[in-house]
Amino acid sequence: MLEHLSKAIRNIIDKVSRSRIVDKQLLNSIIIDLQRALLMSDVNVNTVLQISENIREKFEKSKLPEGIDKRKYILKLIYDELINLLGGEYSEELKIQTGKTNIFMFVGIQGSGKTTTVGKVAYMLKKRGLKVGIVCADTFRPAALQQLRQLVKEYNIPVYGEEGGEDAVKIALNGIEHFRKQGVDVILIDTSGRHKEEKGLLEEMKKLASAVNPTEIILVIDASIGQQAYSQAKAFHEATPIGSIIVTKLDGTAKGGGCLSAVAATGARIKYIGTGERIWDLEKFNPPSFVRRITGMGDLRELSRKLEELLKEKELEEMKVDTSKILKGDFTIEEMVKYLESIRKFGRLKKIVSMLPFGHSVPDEILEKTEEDIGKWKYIIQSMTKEEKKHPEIVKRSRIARIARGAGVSEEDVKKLLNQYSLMKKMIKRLRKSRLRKMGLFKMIEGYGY
Ligand SMILES: Nc1nc2c(ncn2[C@@H]2O[C@H](COP(=O)(O)OP(=O)(O)OP(=O)(O)O)[C@@H](O)[C@H]2O)c(=O)[nH]1
Ligand SMILES: [Mg+2]
Repeated sequence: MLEHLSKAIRNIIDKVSRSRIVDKQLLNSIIIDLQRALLMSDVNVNTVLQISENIREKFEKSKLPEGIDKRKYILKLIYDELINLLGGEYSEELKIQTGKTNIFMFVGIQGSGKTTTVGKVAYMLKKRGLKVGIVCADTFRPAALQQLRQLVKEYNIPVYGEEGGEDAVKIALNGIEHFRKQGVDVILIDTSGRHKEEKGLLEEMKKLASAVNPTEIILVIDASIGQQAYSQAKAFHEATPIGSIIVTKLDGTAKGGGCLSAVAATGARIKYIGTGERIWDLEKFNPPSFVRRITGMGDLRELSRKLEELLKEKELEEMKVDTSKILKGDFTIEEMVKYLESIRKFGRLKKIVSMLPFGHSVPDEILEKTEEDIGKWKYIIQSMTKEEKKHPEIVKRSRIARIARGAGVSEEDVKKLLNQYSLMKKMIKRLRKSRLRKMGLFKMIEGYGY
């Protein structure tokens, strides 16, 4: 499965690991290798460009602290992009709501594996104890109904169809009615893939979807479809919004990058993969294990997590503010901004406040500083003179206007920051005089480091 991509990515990993110098040149060559590998595996060119752009940007923007291995960082970026492309770290399954008739409509071109997949999904859900019914709304394929019945006959799963019927919409509605009466939990609708032309097929799917109003539309896509995967998935998605993807025949193809493109074209997640012709050959799709299979590196996920933790720790360290100064009320305006930014970023403030016996007396203005405010404040501070930063109270009106212009913010913003500073000083002083001090809670907050 996906042999080309696997091999190429393994070579890239090798190249990164063996390189002595990690610089722009290496990054460029890695990106070119990766692009080639993805394109060769039928990943759509826009997707490829997006991935490479993300990797380049993140690498160049990141100011890696000491102690972080750049080689590992590149591998992490590649891993993250592949996982991102597949919708995230975790598997997602079809959502079945209890106490409701869940209707899933399967679409896809001729031979993609719809009928087989309908059978597989029915079997899987039945095994979970759900009551399932299948509707055959394929009026094009000769003997479509027999094929379905044959597939599930041993498993006691009912199939509704109308021999010789021509109106797919009518059959679908009749089928739904039939199964609703029986109180099934899930109705799976198999649709046709054959049509004289693609436009006609898409039109029919549109009509069906609007008549049936399914809980979700599932696109069935053949892993070996190649470059057409992107345009095909996009066309279906435009006709009938795709909620999930099932990729079939992953057992038999060396390519399969097309499925990555289908995800990019629809924004939907791959939920299952077909890995054979038998009814139980359906697997839950798991992005990390898929990437592991492609890259051959089991520990990439672990590596990515560890690096993330390390980066966060370093960031925390860099942002650390001397809390004892803050708690003494002896802090500069710069230190205050840094402090508020750090507690905001690491979400400690609420926790600390909740420990205070009179938490509600902490002004909301302090608690609810938005990222936007803090972002502006940083610019404002940059526009202040050294003396002003030390003693913000000397900032006069005319200077407020100048500072605002220099920072590209409004005068109101500057005033807000200055007010915030004096408010926070007052508040800390009040707190120091209060019971809080006696209760030793100050120590506790200090212990938090924030
Ligand atoms: N190896 C393998 N074969 C599969 C898989 N899924 C489906 N097939 C085969 O692909 C062929 C086409 O499958 P169908 O389920 O009939 O496809 P369809 O989309 O319903 O086709 P139409 O109804 O003609 O549009 C059959 O021979 C299936 O056995 C899979 O995951 N692996
Ligand atoms: Mg079929």
